[in-house]
Amino acid sequence: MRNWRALVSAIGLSLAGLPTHAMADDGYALWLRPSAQSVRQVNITRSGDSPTLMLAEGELRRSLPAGTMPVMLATAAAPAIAAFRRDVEGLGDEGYLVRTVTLNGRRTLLIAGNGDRGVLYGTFALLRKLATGGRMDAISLRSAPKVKLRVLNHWDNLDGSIERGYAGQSLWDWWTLPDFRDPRYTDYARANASIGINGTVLNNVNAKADSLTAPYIAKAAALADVFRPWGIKVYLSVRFSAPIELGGLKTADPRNPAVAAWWKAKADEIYRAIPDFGGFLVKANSEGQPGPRDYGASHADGANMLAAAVRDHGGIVMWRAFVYAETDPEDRAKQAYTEFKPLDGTFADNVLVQVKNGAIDFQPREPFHPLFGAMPRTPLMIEFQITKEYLGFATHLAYLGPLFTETLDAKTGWKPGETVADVVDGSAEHHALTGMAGVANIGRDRDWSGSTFNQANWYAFGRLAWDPDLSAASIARAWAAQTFGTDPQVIDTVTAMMMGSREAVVDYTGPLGLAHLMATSHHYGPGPWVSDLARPEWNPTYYHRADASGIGFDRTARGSDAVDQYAPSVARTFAKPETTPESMLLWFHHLPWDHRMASGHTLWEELVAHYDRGVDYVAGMQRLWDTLRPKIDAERWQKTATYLTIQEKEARWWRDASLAYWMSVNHRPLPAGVRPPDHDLSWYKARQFPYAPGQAH
Ligand code: BDP
Repeated sequence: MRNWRALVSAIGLSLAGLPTHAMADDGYALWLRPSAQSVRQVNITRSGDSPTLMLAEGELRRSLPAGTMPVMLATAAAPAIAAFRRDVEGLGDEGYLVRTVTLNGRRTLLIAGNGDRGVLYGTFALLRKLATGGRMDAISLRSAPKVKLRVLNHWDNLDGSIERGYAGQSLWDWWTLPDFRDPRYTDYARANASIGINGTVLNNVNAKADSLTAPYIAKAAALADVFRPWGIKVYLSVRFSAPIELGGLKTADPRNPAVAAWWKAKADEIYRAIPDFGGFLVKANSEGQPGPRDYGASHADGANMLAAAVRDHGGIVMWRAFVYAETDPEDRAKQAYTEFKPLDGTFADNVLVQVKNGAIDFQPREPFHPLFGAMPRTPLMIEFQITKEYLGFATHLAYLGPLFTETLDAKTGWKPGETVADVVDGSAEHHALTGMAGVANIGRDRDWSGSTFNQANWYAFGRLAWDPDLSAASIARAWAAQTFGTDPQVIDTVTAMMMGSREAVVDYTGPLGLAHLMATSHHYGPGPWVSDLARPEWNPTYYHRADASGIGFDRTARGSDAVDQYAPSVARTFAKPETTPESMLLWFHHLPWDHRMASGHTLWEELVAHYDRGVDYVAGMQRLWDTLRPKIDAERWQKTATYLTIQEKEARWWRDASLAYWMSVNHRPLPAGVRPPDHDLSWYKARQFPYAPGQAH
């Protein structure tokens, strides 16, 4: 008996009378909460004994409510479900069908797929449906993923630190692997499977060659063994110069046969240890990483050489388009397009080019990357950042669903109606190889993501990778129900808080299309004044270009002409301030402080109003969260409440520091009635945070 129970009964309290919200909940269970009255005696039949089918059965036993009708888990080949084979056709390897049918004269809940993974995904879809209020007798689900590779990118280092990680150390304990397989690896795989994620890149894109040595291959293989039954493949980030560092070669030139042979042998070695190894992720010629350009070879030369090394094993290469060089005076927002667009059609068919959602770098808001739709002969994999490097780390509540869907729903303009999602899911050009990558926000914190609400971003990424056409609001509602239960007040309130939360971060950090205003290196807090960094495009002043007369980056034909990289109809929209959405105004235009906005306010007044709106939104979230205190368990409620207090403080800091700086540049007073910054600019400039988490090293 646990001590507190003894204590409670000793003082004569009945446990049954204690409200459940008073119980501690550390968030470890994520959105996978067993139903209160689950029973283990459900009648479940399986069409086979594969580990994956057994896991599906385990999930049902853990969570199905009492009184459930008999359940049949079956792959399409099972004779018992011959009559339904047709319904399963067309669902691919991973799709599922969940329906009540009559089998041998009994009403049975059938969970079917062409393969085991489809059955597992169908199981999780059923449990999700039930946890979000669906009724067992009305269940009818049929779905197949629209995107083939649904992959987390861990920026985890071999020493256990995580670049841009805000939820503790890396989950992977490289030191005790491969011998010790932490049970948490299984829980990680299970959580991912429950939202359809089917791949994980284990190590940082700023990769060490050591990941490719025999001991580390063995460690990766141990993780792959744990993940396999959950349908998750392992991938590795590779350092392009590994043939020099590990192989003793004099060059890593992709056109050199000895280099290609080294990679081929390395790939063979990996596949001996991990027969279903997914392939390589590569950051090359970007932010100091080595790459084919060092030898005058192209990104396609590099990607295709690696693709050849894994091809016979069924592997793929994800080659990142996140490139820009300090030696290139071109607008940073243009450089990836300039480099990659001419390579369209030259990549091997097992290469995906991985493109960040926007052209700079995961800012709170960016217009969609101009490469989407512009490389029709190349599968483009979209890369989102789930970890909130630029959106308040783990402490700020910022639901990223609206950021993800805003990009996915954007019209590329290259074909009538074509969206970024159409490009990503392959429907635009009928690419079979498709993918979505999310930079993970997962660490060893007990609640995995540093806060309960950050779990929603992991969840939303998985759900959208499966179906990029889902709405951010429907995902938020489902997550809220799975995470906090089906009380409508809780779901409505939590969803309301979440839906405007990302916009609030935009408002208090960089409204109206401003971007890259954060402090240097750790990226914690404001630094719009920074102008002394070695690389021009690392300075916030490079991006906002504010002076006494105006603010914003002119990307029209009069400026860098970045607009010209978009399809003509989109370029026309962005070419004029009048037609550019105000949310992206200063991304594309340099405008006078007195520029008249749609509201009738001047640009300066509008900017100030946005900062205030952002801070107010956080205060509003605090009030809403307070109303849920009686309905949420104490531990998760309190941590969230405390984090909202931190967020409110930091939102005000961002606002005040930014306004103090803009005023020092434009020499304008604040509009009447607006609260002045708490301190003068020098106070904000003097803030130092040498030990902020998640730094690159
Ligand atoms: C930036 C991060 C940096 C990453 C880089 C990347 O600040 O740590 O290495 O992106 O994506 O956002 O390669």
